[in-house]
Amino acid sequence: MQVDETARPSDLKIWRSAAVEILRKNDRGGYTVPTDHLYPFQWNWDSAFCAMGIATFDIDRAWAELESLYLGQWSNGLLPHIVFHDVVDSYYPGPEVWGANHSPQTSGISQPPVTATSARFILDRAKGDERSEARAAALYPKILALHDWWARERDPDGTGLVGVLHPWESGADNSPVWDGPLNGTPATQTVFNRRDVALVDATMRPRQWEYERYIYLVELYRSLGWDGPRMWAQTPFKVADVGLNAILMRDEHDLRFLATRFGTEAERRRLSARAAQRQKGLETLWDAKAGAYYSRDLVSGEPIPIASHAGFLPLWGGLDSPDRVARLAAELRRWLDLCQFGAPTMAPDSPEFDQRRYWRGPVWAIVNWMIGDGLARHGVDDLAQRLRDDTRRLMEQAGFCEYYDPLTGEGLGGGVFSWTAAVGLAWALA
Ligand code: 9WN
Repeated sequence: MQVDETARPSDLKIWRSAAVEILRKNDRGGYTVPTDHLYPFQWNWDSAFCAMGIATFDIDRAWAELESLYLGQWSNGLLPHIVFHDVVDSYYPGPEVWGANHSPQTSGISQPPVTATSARFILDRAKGDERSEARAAALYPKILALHDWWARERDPDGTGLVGVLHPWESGADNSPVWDGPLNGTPATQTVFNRRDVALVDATMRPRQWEYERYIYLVELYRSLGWDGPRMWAQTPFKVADVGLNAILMRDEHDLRFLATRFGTEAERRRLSARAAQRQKGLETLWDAKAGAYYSRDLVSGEPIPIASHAGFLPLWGGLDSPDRVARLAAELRRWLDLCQFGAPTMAPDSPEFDQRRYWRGPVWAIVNWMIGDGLARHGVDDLAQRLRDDTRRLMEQAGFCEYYDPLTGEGLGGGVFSWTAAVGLAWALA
């Protein structure tokens, strides 16, 4: 893919150095925080993306990122969404709210799995280096255990689709897609002190209404002792998120690649069977009339007919229908025609669109990378190029922010953000 000629190589070099600088600055000694103050611990999918960015300049440190993340893995395979390596009080909810029994301390839910994709990316850049082979081999069974956990605990009926039990588990915390399911979720009675709105403009963050339900769910699961089957049976919030399922499929695809190097025949067979089952599961989220992938509320059993960025992620994850690729590309083109910088997380003409509020409209670099990569894999090169160019323009105009306003390009949320810098190095500025 060509880089836009208006950017001189020297510009790219300067921006790449700035991105490396951010990843070094947010390094807390073997793990990377998403950004200072706002997120002072290690986050699951942030670290997987960071490791890919770091691999462009330091292979050893890239492996260390994944290894430190897996220090948080539970004996049942769960890879928690936060590992609290350090004691810092600028984040709520901290380890005492989660009440999980693990050392180092962790949260009790997961996040979109990207570590097999990340390990494959690092291995690829390591070009046969023996130490890297050994480190990938040591990680492989842990990643496999994580995927077995998703299958066992989050798809107990073997439908091929996994369910998330908390909006945080989807990684797209306050997406309008969760509004309906959260309506059926009680608010906590606990009075709590959010730290995020002291650090970032409240108009860019989830509302209090959502936080009260986020905390209710954490308290419910804590009271159930983080027992997977009980959580699955008793939760009021259970959603087959198309985004998470698509990312899981891509990670499992990359895990199958790792299995060809480090796994057993039985493991390869298990993963192949699972891939076929997941493909079937994903099919059930396609709405042929709307030409869109919708998540499903697993409590009511009904689809959630709200289109978000997540509906494009099957391009990254495992789409095998040229007709669907064409329909998704046409819809994405329509979204992009309505904004200055793509891809927004909601269609700019949808009633839920909010250009500054987190996952309800803003552009996220990791999302652009996943959709852009998916488009390129399916041969939709012009659109892939547009997303890559937009991502680079945003970085050059506003810096490596947490997210961006799709209508103005303004940088929003936390500044000097690790995974945004990583996406710059691994993709947008590469
Ligand atoms: C809760 C760290 C994380 C990302 C998520 C993003 C946001 C946390 C929060 O920040 O979520 O996990 O407190 O807002 O939504 O995707 O991993 O960058």
